[in-house]
Amino acid sequence: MDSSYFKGNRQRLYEMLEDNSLLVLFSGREVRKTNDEFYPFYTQRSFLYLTGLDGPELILLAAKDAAGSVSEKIFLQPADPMIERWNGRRIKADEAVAIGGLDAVDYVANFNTTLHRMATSGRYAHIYLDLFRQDPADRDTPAHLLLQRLGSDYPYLQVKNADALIRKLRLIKQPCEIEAIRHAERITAEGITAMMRGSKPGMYEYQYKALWDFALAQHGPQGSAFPSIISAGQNNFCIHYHGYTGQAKDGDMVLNDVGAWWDNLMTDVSRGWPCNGKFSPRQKLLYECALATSNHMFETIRPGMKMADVDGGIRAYNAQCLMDAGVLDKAEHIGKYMWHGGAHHVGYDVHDVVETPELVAPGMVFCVDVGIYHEEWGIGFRLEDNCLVTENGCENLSICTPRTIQQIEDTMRSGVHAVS
Ligand SMILES: [Mn+2]
Repeated sequence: MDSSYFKGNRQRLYEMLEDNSLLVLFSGREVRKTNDEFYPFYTQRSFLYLTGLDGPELILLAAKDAAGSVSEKIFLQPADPMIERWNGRRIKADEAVAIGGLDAVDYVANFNTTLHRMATSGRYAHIYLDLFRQDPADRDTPAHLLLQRLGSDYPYLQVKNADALIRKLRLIKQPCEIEAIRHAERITAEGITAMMRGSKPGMYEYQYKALWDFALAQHGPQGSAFPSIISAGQNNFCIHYHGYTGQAKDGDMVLNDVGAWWDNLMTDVSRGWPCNGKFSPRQKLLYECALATSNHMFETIRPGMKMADVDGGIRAYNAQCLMDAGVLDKAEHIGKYMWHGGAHHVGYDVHDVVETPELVAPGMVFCVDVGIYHEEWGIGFRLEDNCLVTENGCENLSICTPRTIQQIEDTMRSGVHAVS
């Protein structure tokens, strides 16, 4: 992404801040795994969305004055040849400019004095922090640690949650973000196609995963956007399964729920296929229900539709299909076969942190996910695609991954799939 993209994201956030306010955002800190090892560092997504800077212990400080004009500063880790010799390069001032368009640079060691000077200047009444937390019991983030200090040090500053504002921005995808998702969708298609082509009875889940990882690795070092779900047979009944130890036996279905990413924009695509390359009559029956439901949703979704009706529509239509197929007796019993919702947004996060919209609007990207779990038959799978809402309808961004029974069987038989 160009630096103008990140500048634009910040500009739109700054416009939403009240006058006389400060904004402090953190990239996050490394989490120790054991001894001298750390988990792979994962930059806080909204920080990345606003700065483009991917690294630990960086801080963005912005100040909006009484006239509404904004000054900003990025605090970096200082150059340190010895630390960088061991752990890799730190982001330098010229890179902060080139990547994020951040031309006022200081060092993290000076952050507290800078904040103190501004907080005590009498010019600011509010301070915005990104206080997103998935669970109140989650470990303290740097923002939460600062929050604890603000109450005692600067009780006159009113704390506001920047997360609520950033979510609004992240909800609607910009053209360059959609292009990045399209690119990632093509890589995802290659990875899933590789698993389909390599599939045969007796394969272990970790072998499918190896095919997926290998295909993605041809496109860069970034790998999967999130931990891949790849399962077979009975393991398909664990929705978020990450064991990779099971074996696909003849007659089993393989399920994947995976995604490549590009420029930090993610995809989230699920397919199910018979490991032996040929859908059984029961597998076909259930798969056709999921496919008909998904196709119906892509014909129906358009701006102005209630977001709740996307989820509800998936459920209701699939229930009807399953009743018509003689699988389900009553629509209200659909919970026996559908275990999860079907429409979450995708973007910088696979379950994107966005403002929950009431209505569908152009630029939204969310999943259309139809999962069917028939335990008595031993058949469980999901058909999950990524829906881009356009001006007058929608587009299936993941259409390039084999999706119909014909496409899947052809891909598995011929070993060739023309990626559109
Ligand atoms: Mn998924």
